[in-house]
Amino acid sequence: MNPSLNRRHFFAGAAATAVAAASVNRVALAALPEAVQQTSADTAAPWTPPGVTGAGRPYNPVVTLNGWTLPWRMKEGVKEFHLAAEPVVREVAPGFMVNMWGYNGQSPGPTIEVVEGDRVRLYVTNRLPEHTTIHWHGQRLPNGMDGVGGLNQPAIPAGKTFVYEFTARRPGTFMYHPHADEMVQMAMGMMGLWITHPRQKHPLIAEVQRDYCFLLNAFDVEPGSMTPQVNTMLEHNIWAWNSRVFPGITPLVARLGERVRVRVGNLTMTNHPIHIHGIEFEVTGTDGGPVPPGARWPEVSTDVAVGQMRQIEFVANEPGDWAMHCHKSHHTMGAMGHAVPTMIGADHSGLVRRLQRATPDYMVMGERGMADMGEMQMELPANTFPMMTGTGPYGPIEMGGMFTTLKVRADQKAGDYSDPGDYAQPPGTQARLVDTGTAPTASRPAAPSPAGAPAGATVRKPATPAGHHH
Ligand SMILES: [Cu+2]
Repeated sequence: MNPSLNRRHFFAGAAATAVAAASVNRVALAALPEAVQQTSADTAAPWTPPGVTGAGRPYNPVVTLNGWTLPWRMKEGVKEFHLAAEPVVREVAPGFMVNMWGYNGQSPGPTIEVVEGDRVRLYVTNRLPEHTTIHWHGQRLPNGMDGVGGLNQPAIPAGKTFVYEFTARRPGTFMYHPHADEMVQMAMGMMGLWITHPRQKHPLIAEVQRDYCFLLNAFDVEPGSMTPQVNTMLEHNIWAWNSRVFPGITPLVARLGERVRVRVGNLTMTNHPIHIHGIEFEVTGTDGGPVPPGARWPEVSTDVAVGQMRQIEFVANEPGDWAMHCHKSHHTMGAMGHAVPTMIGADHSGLVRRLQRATPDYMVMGERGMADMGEMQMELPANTFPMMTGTGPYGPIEMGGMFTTLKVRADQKAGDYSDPGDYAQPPGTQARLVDTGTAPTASRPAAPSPAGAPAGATVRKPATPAGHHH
């Protein structure tokens, strides 16, 4: 163990500021802006720079879903930020805590929000037990500021502070993440968003009334444990937006008729088709820049591939509570073990307990939906969340993971991001039960139990196609 790690252990019981003080001398510390900490996983209100009232900003600030914007200080014409890479405990859903690595108290780290042409100075203090760097994904900058450890700079040792400085040349949607031991560090939640607003009216960048942003991320946490498995490549069981899962993801709120921008970045290891109900949108930009209007087309889902950012825009002109989710159905599910068998077709009446004795992870699928999970009828290990949960005004919402709602209301005040509650559907506009009189319902044909099936289970056997031999 090197001396700096020993020092870190010595100070491990002290407050975070003491750790910073141990690694940065007193004069240097005074020269640095504060590494502001965020203790809450709630969505923070847009940040107002000091001395500026809301309307005086040259931009409409972004709202980071279940995140926040990092305050900066102005020093001789340079916007100064201080990021602290450190272990954090992230509340992924209410009551479900995960040990992650992040920045300034949370994963993802705070959103960096600047204006095109700003000179930006970013101090990065490493409070991790190993070296790190930050890569500023998508930025035009001097090569030595690009943050690839070994290639562009030596890695930032544990306990040390580096400074990055460049001009935010291009307006758009960007992100930041380590480029040092990144398999581990990104699997642990190290990432954040970067938004550069145009300095003046931009021909390809519309003015919007709501501007939301979030990152897609994934974790593999065994139910009942608290720390992600960092060597998992694809079989993650927590599919998250900004390290949160439904029902812990804040709804996106808009006033009827407002133009809404949503910026989505993907730092998982698979693609995610992001789907919004009720409206059509266009992809108006990527991390490469704004899309010219002639190259845009209408969509209701857009695939966000690994390492990409997609900036989508729509007019919220249809009132209601609209589902918004990844269209891979496994990604709208919660912490599922991988050993769950599929037994669709079996009649489970009275059998679940017996099946669970033989296969403890056993759960019923394809018979009554997964609402039981939300109703907590199935016992869960400590510190996890149901596969599908959340309750709407009409019953359990059989979703988890990458799912939230877009809430469009005529009476939502401009700039009000608070949850307006459930949508009151106008009379006569909701799907309803029809009276079918005494029409017969589908009956379940009886069939003999095949060998190996639990006694008492009846199995619907598909008709054997002609010429098919067993
Ligand atoms: Cu997905």
